This record gives sequence, structure tokens and C-alpha cells, in this order.
Amino acid sequence: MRIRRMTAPPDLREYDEKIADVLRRARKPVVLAVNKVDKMQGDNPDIYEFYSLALGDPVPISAGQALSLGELLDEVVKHFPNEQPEEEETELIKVAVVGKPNVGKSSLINRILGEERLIVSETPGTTRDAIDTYCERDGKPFVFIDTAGMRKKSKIKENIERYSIVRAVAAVERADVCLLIVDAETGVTEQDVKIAGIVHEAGKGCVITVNKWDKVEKDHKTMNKFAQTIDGELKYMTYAPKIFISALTGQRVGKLFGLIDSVSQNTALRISTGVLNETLIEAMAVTPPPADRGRSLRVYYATQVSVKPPTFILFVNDKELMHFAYSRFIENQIRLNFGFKGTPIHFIVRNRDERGKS
Ligand SMILES: Nc1nc2c(ncn2[C@@H]2O[C@H](COP(=O)(O)OP(=O)(O)OP(=O)(O)O)[C@@H](O)[C@H]2O)c(=O)[nH]1
Ligand SMILES: [Mg+2]
Repeated sequence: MRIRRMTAPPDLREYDEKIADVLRRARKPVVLAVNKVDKMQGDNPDIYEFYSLALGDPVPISAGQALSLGELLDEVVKHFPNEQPEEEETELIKVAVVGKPNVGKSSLINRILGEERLIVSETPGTTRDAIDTYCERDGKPFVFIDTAGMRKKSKIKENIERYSIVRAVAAVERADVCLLIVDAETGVTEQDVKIAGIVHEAGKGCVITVNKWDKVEKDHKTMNKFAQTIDGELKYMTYAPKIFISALTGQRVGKLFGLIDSVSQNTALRISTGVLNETLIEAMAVTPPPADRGRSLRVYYATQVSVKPPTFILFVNDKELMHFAYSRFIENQIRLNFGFKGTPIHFIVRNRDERGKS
């Protein structure tokens, strides 16, 4: 806002022109207020000369007599950006499709898109680059990232393959949810365990997607048995939902979206401190921590500090007493009560006297 005195001596007028010049060049909205106009009624021929500043219509005011200040503010407010609450933008869900070579990663994305956009071949190692494809489902935007099949490191001879792996790992880093594609014919292999480890360590949501289900001879028990075997092989990832699909026939491919969406939401789930503590106090009263050389762990207080992945701080009497089995117990209690299907959960354990530090 520029306020100009009504009666300015000639040298000050020159000064006004200089300022007006700067303001015009700044290309910012300007409201030109002409001050010391002590008579608001009727025509005010004196303010016309201020049009020459080329800063728009001058607004006559009197600061001394508090005249027309409301009008001035109205002019100022007209330049404010429209503050209408923005429609909540649906967040893009980034999905990395990972798995060993030839499990059907590119086939699956093609099936999702309903077109043969990505190259599919029986030759393992067909896809070399991570490729992003955008699609919408029920108004929700998704990006699927096709990645190069990850092989055992020892077998990687060529640099080009090593870089494909680096890019696949980078795709995991970028993703909200990973589809870990497992071959129904071969079951979970050592290689799958390694790839699952990468996804888990990265703290990403995961859906275990068993592909080529069309190739398996099955009865009503096959799926459950398969799921149990996966849980046995991928012990640290039992939180991940499993789905049995065929990229070839399209079986259950449509169901992936709902699953991805719910896992993505779970990665960002927040539990209020009150409810969390109530739940933990109750669970720990029923199953107290075991004593270690006469001393028992005490958890005083828990609070969720972040999401993606959901991370909890536990304040305890002595963190040395927090053993794996008991942190597993706490994790299971949290999952039992609040869900978190498909996302890893992290814990930070602190001694109570560390509270407030760092
Ligand atoms: N029977 C059957 N074959 C499939 C299915 N999905 C993929 N295939 C076949 O498996 C082979 C490999 O498929 P791709 O989609 O190229 O596999 P990929 O995981 O992208 O492989 P890389 O890019 O080499 O890592 C192709 O011959 C596909 O036709 C499926 O659900 N059922
Ligand atoms: Mg491929």
C-alpha cells in the first residue's frame, strides 16, 4: 500500500513518482491511498492528479480523522488470494511392483491398464528401468512403478543389471506401497525373502501378490496352505495381506486396488496417545513382561511420533529389559487393537529419564 500526502511540495512529488515507478515494476498489487483528504463529501478534484502515478484509482483517506479507512481496507482485501477452503486433493498412491525376474510384474501392470504398454517376455530380465504408469480407479489416482526383476547379487555380472537393481530399490524408496510379486509355481524362494527384506527395511507398506495362480492345480485348501507357507518363509512380514492373482487371466486383479488403498491408509494411521496407553496398560496387566535376573521391564508411557511407517516411542524403566519377544507382544497388541494391516511398525525404546532429551 502506498500512502501519499495530499499536499506535497514539488520535490516530494518527484519522490512519489520514483516510488510509483518501483512499485509498477515490482508487478505487485498496489493500493494508492491519498492521505490528508479531510473532506470526503462530493467531488474531490484534488485527488485526480494522482492518476498520473499510474497506480490505479486513488483512494482518498484521512488518517488523522479516521475517514474512509474501511473503504481503504476493502480495496486492500480485494487483492487477497481467494481463501476458499481447497477441496481435499486425493493423494496419489505410489505403488512399486517388485519381485524376481519373470514373475509377471510387467504383465500385471499391463493387465491393470488394460493395454500392452510394457514389454513382457519369457526372458528373465526383460524390464531394465523403473517405469511409472499413472492410472485412476474409482476416482483415486495411482502410479504403478514397474521395476527390473531383482536377482541374487552373486549372479549379477553386468553393470547394467546392477543398476537395474539400484533403480528397483530406489522405486521401493519412492513408493507408499509395494506389491511383492511371488511366483505361484515356485513358491517363496530365497530371492523373494531378500526382496521382502528390502521392502520391510524401507518401512513401506506391502501386499504379497502371488501371481500365475492359473498355473496351480488347486482345491479349497490350496490358498490357505500357500498363505501359511508364505508366513513361515517371511516371518517378519506376516502383517502383509496376501492375494492370489493371475495377470494372464485377470483373476482378482481388480481387488488389488482396494487392498493397496487400505494398506496405504494404514501406513499413515495415527492412534491417539490416550487410547494407545489404555490399550497397552490393559494388555500388559494381563501379560506382564517376564522378569530378567529379578528385574522386570516397566513401560510407563507410549506415544505415536510419526507415520509412514507408524512409529511409537515407549518410555521404560530400563531399555535393556525390552527383549524381542516382548516388543513383538506389544506390536501384536497394537495390531490386534488398531489394525495397521500391511504396514511395518517401528518402535523407539527410551529410558524414562531420557524423556525430553533430544
Ligand atoms: N500363466 C501365466 N503366465 C504369466 C502370468 N503373468 C505373467 N506370465 C508370463 O510370465 C512371463 C514373464 O512375464 P513378465 O511380465 O515379462 O515378467 P516380469 O516380472 O516383468 O519380468 P522381468 O521384467 O524380466 O523382471 C511372460 O511370458 C508372461 O506371459 C500369469 O499370471 N500366468
Ligand atoms: Mg518386466
